[in-house]
Amino acid sequence: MGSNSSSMNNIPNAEQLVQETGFSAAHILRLYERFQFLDKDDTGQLRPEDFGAVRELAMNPIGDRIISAFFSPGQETLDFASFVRVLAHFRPADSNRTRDGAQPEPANSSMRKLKFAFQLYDQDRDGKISRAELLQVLRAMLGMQVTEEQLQSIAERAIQEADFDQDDAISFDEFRKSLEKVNIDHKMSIRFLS
Ligand SMILES: [Ca+2]
Ligand SMILES: [Ca+2]
Repeated sequence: MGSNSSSMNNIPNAEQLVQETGFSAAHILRLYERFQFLDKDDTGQLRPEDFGAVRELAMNPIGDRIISAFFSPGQETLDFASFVRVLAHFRPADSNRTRDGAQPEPANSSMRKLKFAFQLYDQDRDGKISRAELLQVLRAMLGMQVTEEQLQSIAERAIQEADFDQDDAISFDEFRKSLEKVNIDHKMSIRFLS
């Protein structure tokens, strides 16, 4: 069992996942193989430590945060469907066509990506990035290259530029506005498949 799994039939809710995430069937199949590879003890569930085998995450300075974003608060396991739904945030957008608003947003829309990115900073999930939360991420990403003073001043400048209502924290709306000119698709494209 489980050794020859290269068929969509073996994947629970495969069709629904294709519809929901915009991944192709072939892509879902590859992700399933990837999932099974990570699922070392073959339980159909991943735990945070299973992600240690994803080299790109192991080498990412905020890899731990990205991994914990896969898991709902208080949850320590992840099934295949949830795995795919989170990975859809990292799927590059198909095109720039405008949406008519009648369809649900695909998981890889810029807004959903921004929300996912915001969550990587907002660790206490109070809807705001505090100065301390910003510093934690900057320290993780730049810690080796800059001094603590430089870190403080980078954080200070980032808050000053984004904090329109001057409450000394960055709300999601402020985050979105300050990143409007950044190509979030490019920044959020993480390759999970080798
Ligand atoms: Ca917060
Ligand atoms: Ca603010």
